[in-house]
Amino acid sequence: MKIYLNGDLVEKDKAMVSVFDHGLLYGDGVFEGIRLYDHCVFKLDEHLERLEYSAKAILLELPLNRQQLADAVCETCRANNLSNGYVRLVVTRGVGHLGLSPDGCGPPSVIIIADDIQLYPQELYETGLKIISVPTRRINASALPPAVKSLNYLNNILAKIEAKKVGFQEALMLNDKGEIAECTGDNVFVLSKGVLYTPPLDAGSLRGITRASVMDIAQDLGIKCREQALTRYDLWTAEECFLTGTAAEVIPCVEVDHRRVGSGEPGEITRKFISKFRENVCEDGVKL
Ligand code: PXG
Repeated sequence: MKIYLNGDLVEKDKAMVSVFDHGLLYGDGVFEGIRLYDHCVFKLDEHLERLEYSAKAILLELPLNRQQLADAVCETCRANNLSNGYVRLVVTRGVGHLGLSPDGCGPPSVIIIADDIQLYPQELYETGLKIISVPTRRINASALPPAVKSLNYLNNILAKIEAKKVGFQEALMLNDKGEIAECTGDNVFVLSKGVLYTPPLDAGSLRGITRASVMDIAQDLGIKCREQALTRYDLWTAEECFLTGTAAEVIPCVEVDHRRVGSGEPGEITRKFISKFRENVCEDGVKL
């Protein structure tokens, strides 16, 4: 496997960064997780825009422009003969000194890994996920804007651990007002009386690329979609629920906090979103 590292394609076991890289020492950096479908990098431009915004928010100057990053992503996929898979694009503050200050750090390290993706078992798309709300809250926007896809995922990792410890695959994260924010790496949608709802970004959700695709599909299907503050009660009493994310795509959720969602089986509208999403993925990207 070839890894893109600061302009070079190097073998996996030679792809190393310094222990003084502030990405490692402090989680000081940003990243994107991108899908490759049938030689097509899905929504590459949208991912690169989000990376630019994340970098701008943490005052990290990207060493490559949008086109150069796009070329580097495609080159890495081609070098690995990948037609379907997962691309992890990481930019760190770079090598510096011990101490929080980014002064003296740099240049930023750019790392691109293109690999196979470990999908959720197909069975889960048919039976649905069971999720549980956990004590760890989504980070407060005044501490760190949740829209920044930074290398600091400890908060979400703790939530994931809490869910797993009690036998669930996924955690539902609330914000400090007790509203639904998102799951640990996925956005949340519910269907209630024929209207689709998802928490607004200021509730602590990431501006998910899959979330945006689902909103577009809703429009195509003539289903109203509203960004609205949601409580756990709204999920407990919804007719349908599903999660969206680059890794998960669109996955049904059939139980929230031990309450069955709807009939307890993936809903009819959810199934429509799953198949529409899969229809669209090969059309909406950059060809390798
Ligand atoms: N919320 C959070 C906190 C995320 O990290 C999403 C929502 C969904 O966003 P997208 O743009 O993917 O629809 C994410 C995305 C991984 C991995 O390796 C994580 C994500 C995406 C891909 C892979 O764990 N997070």
